[in-house]
Amino acid sequence: EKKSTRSVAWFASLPDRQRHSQFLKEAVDLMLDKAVFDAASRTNRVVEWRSPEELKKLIDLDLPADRVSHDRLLQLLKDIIQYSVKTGHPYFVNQLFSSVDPYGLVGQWLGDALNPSVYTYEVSPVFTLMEETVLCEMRRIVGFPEGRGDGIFCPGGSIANGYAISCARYNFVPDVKKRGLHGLPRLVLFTSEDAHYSIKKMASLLGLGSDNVYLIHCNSKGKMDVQHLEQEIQRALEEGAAPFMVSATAGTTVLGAFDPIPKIADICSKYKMWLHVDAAWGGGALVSKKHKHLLEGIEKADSVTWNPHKLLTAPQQCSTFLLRHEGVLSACHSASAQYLFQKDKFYDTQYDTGDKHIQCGRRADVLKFWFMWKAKGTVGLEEHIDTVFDNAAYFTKQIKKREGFRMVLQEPECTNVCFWYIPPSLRGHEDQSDFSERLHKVAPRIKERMIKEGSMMVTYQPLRDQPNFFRLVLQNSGLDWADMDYFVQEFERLGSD
Ligand code: ABU
Repeated sequence: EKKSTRSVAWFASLPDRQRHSQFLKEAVDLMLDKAVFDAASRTNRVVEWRSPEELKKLIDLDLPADRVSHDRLLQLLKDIIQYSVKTGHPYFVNQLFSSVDPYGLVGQWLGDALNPSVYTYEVSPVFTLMEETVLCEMRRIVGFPEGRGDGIFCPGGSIANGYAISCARYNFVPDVKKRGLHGLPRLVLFTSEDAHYSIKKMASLLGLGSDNVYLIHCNSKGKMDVQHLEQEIQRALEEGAAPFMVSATAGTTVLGAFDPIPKIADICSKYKMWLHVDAAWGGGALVSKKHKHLLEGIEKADSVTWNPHKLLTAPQQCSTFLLRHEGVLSACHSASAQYLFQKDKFYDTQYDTGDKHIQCGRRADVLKFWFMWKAKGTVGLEEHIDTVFDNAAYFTKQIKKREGFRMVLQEPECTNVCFWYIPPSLRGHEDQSDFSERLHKVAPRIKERMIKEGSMMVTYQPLRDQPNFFRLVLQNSGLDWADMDYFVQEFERLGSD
């Protein structure tokens, strides 16, 4: 077989088109069969685990000097699928994303086929307007008056949180854009000890320094302690530092706790600080009449991170940064590159939105989310959220009744359910001094067993001084109560000493 080395533009108009079209169709059929449908079948494994050494031998990763045939390429696709984790599998409940949304997938594939870069209206007319529509509706759902404000799609929630710090800092001291931090007082921001690590990471990247992220204690429910917040703001002021921002969390990564936004908003207003809400995880609950109370007060935020690829299951990545203010994003980040954002274009250049971003080339992440939202309606998104919360409540109720399970939080607020599994040999030994140390070793052991069998994927972690515990995360609304019963039984099977 002799393959073309040229791209579609060349073969589209030639007899080669048929051969390439056949290859693409075969590849898409294979992906649909193996990576979408078989991957989501309960009778198949979540992962066919191999060690790095074994995997290097099983997949031909070397780059060849000469061409590889279509048949061989199709076989490589099969190998990649075989040894990849099936995150669309019902029993992949390991992380803050899962499942394959068919409409999201079509949006993702169309985005890749059109291969746009969303910086100017000129090259991305449809996606520019689509972003405007989706971001406005998300702001309206957050509660910003009439959906006004600003927003962008970002490459992940960490970057969205970085934008929040950058905008808050610019708002506090606009000169920072040109002059940098030189000569400024020490800028301090506040977030809870359970907040996402990106806050510290971004504070370092932005030159503020991770030590200037003051971590506020959480209460027994994992929520920010507002008394401690005010004490820490006072401490920063007494030190001669400049407190400028609080980042509250709506759905913490591990416990799924929601910080008390109304009280935090009052403190921000008192000290004239920027309020950011990292709702990357919990933001999806806003579309549900039943669960949106969890984010009460979010409409008071200056900015919000909300990742539709998490609770709303848009394909990775789909992250947004939303602001109640117009103009800050652009004022803070624009560089007015003359080769790209010419002001003498023949159309209204306010639609050239790229200069608000810190990146230049940018994928049209909006498309997959817009397409699935269109297909399901807001009512469909709401049903999805209500289903996953219902599954989490059912799972919680079941494990509370079982002997080997202990809840980390008695009443989980979001759909991440955290618990210890205590194997039979450890039960009744809770009073012994080494109990915690022994329990700490249980979750990694059970995890190893589940991965090697491929029967499910559930993550574990320690938190503060607590030994390792499991965190089962639900966001795939294709699951039902029978699946929750499966998880319970699987823990009992894998953890039976
Ligand atoms: N913000 C990414 C969360 C990763 C996780 O599921 O643990």
